[in-house]
This record gives sequence, C-alpha cells and structure tokens, in this order.
Amino acid sequence: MKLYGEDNPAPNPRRVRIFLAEKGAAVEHVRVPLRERAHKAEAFLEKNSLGQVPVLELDDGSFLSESVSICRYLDGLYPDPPLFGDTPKAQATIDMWIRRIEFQLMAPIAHIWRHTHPLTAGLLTQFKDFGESNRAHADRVYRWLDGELADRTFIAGPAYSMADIVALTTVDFGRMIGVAVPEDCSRVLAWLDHVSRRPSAAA
Ligand SMILES: N[C@@H](CCC(=O)N[C@@H](CS)C(=O)NCC(=O)O)C(=O)O
Repeated sequence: MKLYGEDNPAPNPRRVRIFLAEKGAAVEHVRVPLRERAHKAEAFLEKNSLGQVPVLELDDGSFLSESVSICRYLDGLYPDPPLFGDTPKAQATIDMWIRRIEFQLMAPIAHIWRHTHPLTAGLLTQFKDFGESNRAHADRVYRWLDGELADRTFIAGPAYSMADIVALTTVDFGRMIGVAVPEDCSRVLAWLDHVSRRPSAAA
C-alpha cells in the first residue's frame, strides 16, 4: 500500500497519519505537493478524479480516496484498537459524530479558508463577507460542542475514536487559519489538550 498525502497543515491527510499512529501501523508515504498543484496533474487525477489528498493505493493497484473511507479500510486491516466502535451503538454514535464534525464544524472553517485566506485567493472568486460570516457560525458550533462534552471525555463517548481524529484535525486547521476555540469553551479546550498529548497527534 501507498498513502499519497501532504504535510501539515493539510488536515485530511493528517487524519490518516494519526489513525495509522494510533494503530501502530506503517504505510509507505508519497508526498503530493499541493502548492505545486501536483494534485491536479493528469497522473494524480487518474488516482483521484477530484484531485484531492489523501489517496490510498492498494496492493491490487486500485485507489481509495476520502480520508474517513481510507481509515475504515485500514480499520478492517488493523482492527486493534477499534477506532470505529466495537458495538452497533458505538459504531453508529461515532459515525454520527464524524458527520456532525464534518458538516457542522469543518464546513464553516472551510468557508473561512476558501473565502478569506490569502493562500486561496488565486484559486477561486472569494466572497469575503460570506467567508467572514462563518466566524460567528464556527463560534456557535464550538459552544454547542462544549455543551455536548459535559458528560464524556471524548467526542463520541468514553473511548478515543475516529471522531476525535476528525475533530482534532479540523480544530487544529481552524487555529492555523485564525479560527480559535472560544476561550469560554472550557470543555472543548480540555478535550483539545487531552487529545493533543497523545503521541499520534504529532503525525
Ligand atoms: N473529503 C475529502 C477532502 C479531501 C481534501 O479536501 N483534501 C485537501 C487537502 S487537506 C485537498 O486535496 N485540497 C485540494 C483541492 O481540493 O483541490 C477527504 O476527507 O479526504
């Protein structure tokens, strides 16, 4: 297997690296330099027609994209520890939280990135007011998440899971582009401190 990705701060390839670190598994890495637009080259589009990383090349020569789907595949190969849940309820709860983090938190942060950040200015027509309007939205989501974390240590329950990986990479990417966790979100900040201390967070 080969994992095509990009160094930090790209959040989606980092998800797979953290996942592999949690599993203690090693996969060959191939860097796809996004600043050089290597992900839009013909040879890479043959691996993922959306021109995005990460992509996992399987030993049969086929390709998987979408970070969560790649991790699901790897979870099948390396089942311990289970990061997608070990009971139907845990599996559904983790799935629910992955979707919630992606739709509720990743979406406004992505809009801020695309519509306000100087590094993306040359890639699309930026609607700055729209981008800026997502800052208040991200704050609201953080406060909602803070309330949710009142009864548990991790995003989807008592055990660390893929939902924490999706949330950590999203929160860290947000911080990198100037979207901070509000200071009054003490539970989110405690969770962030906790998961950031895991060795896998360095991936
Ligand atoms: N839903 C995809 C998103 C992949 C994605 O957006 N990757 C970014 C890097 S973090 C990328 O390749 N961006 C370049 C582009 O979209 O053109 C996943 O989870 O893998």
